Amino acid sequence: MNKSPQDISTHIQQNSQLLAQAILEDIYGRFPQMVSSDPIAQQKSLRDLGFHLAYLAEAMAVEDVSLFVDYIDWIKLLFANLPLPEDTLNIVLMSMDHVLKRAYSESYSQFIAPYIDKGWRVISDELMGVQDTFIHEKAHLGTLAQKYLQTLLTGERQAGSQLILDYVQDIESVKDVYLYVFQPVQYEIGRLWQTNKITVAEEHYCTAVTQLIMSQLYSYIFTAPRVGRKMVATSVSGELHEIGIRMVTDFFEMNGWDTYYLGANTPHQSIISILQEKKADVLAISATITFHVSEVKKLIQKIRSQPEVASTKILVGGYPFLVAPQLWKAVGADGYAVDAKQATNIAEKLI
Ligand code: B12
Repeated sequence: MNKSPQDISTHIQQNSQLLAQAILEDIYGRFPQMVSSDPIAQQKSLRDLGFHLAYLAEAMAVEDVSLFVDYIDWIKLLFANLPLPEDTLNIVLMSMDHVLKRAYSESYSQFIAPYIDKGWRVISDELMGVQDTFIHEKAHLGTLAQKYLQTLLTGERQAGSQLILDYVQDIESVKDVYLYVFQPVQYEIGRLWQTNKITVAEEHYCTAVTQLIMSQLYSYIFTAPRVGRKMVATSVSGELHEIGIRMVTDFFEMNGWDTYYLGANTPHQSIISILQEKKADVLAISATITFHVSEVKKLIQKIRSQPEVASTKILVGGYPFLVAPQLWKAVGADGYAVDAKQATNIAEKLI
């Protein structure tokens, strides 16, 4: 019946709710310590099981086990810092395994087991799931990053802004602040949220302050002489993370390109329309959440099928592309970059 990992991946995605329900019943049936009669807790468990299945399905769709390994490692750290019964992750993976084995008996060992087996290895590996910090005082601008993070965590927006404005003097210093202050500080904020040290509200506050200060730097960003190149930048449909792609866009702008930044969660057809209208040399697509990678692939396929825009050079980037450095090829892009600086270098080579 199911002939390829992609078939099974699609099937898992389409039946995610039913599978999540079956996994929850399996957990409750076999592990009484996990049973909760609170309907809100049950809903949260179902939502989380849906996430686990989505990450598994996405890794299978692009046949890259490292995406699932990274997810299990991430969830291991997340769960370790939550008040959950001991062994929760083991139990969840055991029940996922059980239900998927039953549902996909014929193809299970060939296509699903390799992923689940890697998941087990991550769970038993003491070294994984441990993350230190993204802020290193000895790194370039490490002290500024440290001080800036403190202003965010203590709610001193004005002081944070002043720190950055005092440092910035020209385009090169803006680039440095982006890469060596804002980026590691955003990663650190993510780590603090993941390890339950700050709340979602605090994360939102920190992110909003960084976005505000990025806007305050625009008098520097729009000063570079024009080079006659155009780029369109967007986060893929469904994706709400936008600071990374905004930084990428600003680096292009600072290198003299005319840029059209569409923000987060842009529908495919609007992206194609703007590519036609602007006759862009490059399209930069960002995805942060791994289960949006298929959307990136679909968008690229759609662009390639429209003669007017088919030859636009396409760059991809964001979290899953950092985890799996070959993933850009699987989605049909022309290139990928680890950060905003490398993005401009690669684009200049591609055109
Ligand atoms: C802020 C934030 C949010 C905000 C985003 C707001 C906004 N306006 O952008 C909000 C609250 C919406 C959010 C939501 C979620 N988030 Co969030 N978020 C973050 C956080 C803390 C910072 C993101 C950021 O600004 N990074 C800084 C930028 C500069 O880095 P970057 O994106 O990597 O970009 C650089 C490179 O990757 C590259 N690049 C990026 N795009 C592109 C594109 C191209 C073409 C190229 C060439 C290069 C390139 O260049 C960039 C600049 O150098 C991260 C932590 C982290 N590690 O990133 C978590 C994080 C990404 N979020 C996470 C999660 C889980 C979620 C949610 C699922 C939470 C939930 N349960 O609802 C949702 C998903 C929402 C969705 N549908 O998209 C996890 C993802 C974990 C995983 N394994 O997948 C992270 C890693 C947090 C963590 N440590 O646990 N989040």
